[in-house]
Amino acid sequence: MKYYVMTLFPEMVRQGLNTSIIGRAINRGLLSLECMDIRAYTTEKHGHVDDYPYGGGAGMVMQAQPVYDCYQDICRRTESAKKPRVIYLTPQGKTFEQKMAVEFAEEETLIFLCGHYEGIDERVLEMIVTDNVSIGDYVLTGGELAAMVMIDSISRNISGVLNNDISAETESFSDGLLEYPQYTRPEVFMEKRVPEVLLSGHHANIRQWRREQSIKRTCERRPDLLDKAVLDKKELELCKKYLPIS
Ligand code: 6GU
Repeated sequence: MKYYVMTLFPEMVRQGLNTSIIGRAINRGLLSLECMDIRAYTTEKHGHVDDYPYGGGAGMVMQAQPVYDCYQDICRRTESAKKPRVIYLTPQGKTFEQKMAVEFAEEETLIFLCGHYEGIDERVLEMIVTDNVSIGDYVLTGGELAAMVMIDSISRNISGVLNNDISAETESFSDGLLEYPQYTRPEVFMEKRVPEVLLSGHHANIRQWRREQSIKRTCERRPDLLDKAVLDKKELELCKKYLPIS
């Protein structure tokens, strides 16, 4: 996967993603990350990348020219047959979720466009953006943190990025349920014991206990997820026990 991030704050994105698992994946050549400074493409003599909005109103709007030229420079570098998707980070986009992370992970190149101020001139957005994506219903000061969230989440679905390929599969959401609770040594911490079944070595019982815990958690914390979860008859009965009475 080749990521390109178009931003006014390339250092923020570089710094944010060069740590931990994603940083290691970049160093191992499983991913590449190019943070492109939109400001470097302005033809304005004072280096401005924004201007007042036509029609008036508060704030500034990012101009089309440096964004378009930055995009063209990325296109020149990517010699792939099809045009890469361009993801514009905006609270007006479709809400990012796990299914999209898996789908985006199949692409060979992804371009992220981060806006600031009151947004970007609509004309360049019409010309280059293929996907408008939001990371949730709240407002950020810019798209950078949202791009970093998406890159982190997409990357863990790319083969080799996680130490163990099965962990991407068995974690929260992949079967529509929240993950079960985890424990490690010691067996007793401040008088609280690890659930006995986990020490039993009885793998079928452990699997069943974990499945039940996942269902219990989902009922208690995210009952909205149950609509899409695949549950058998006995598991549906379990839900009645755990679902908060409405
Ligand atoms: Cl993707 N961008 C910005 N600027 N704000 C947001 C967002 C994205 N998602 C939620 N708020």
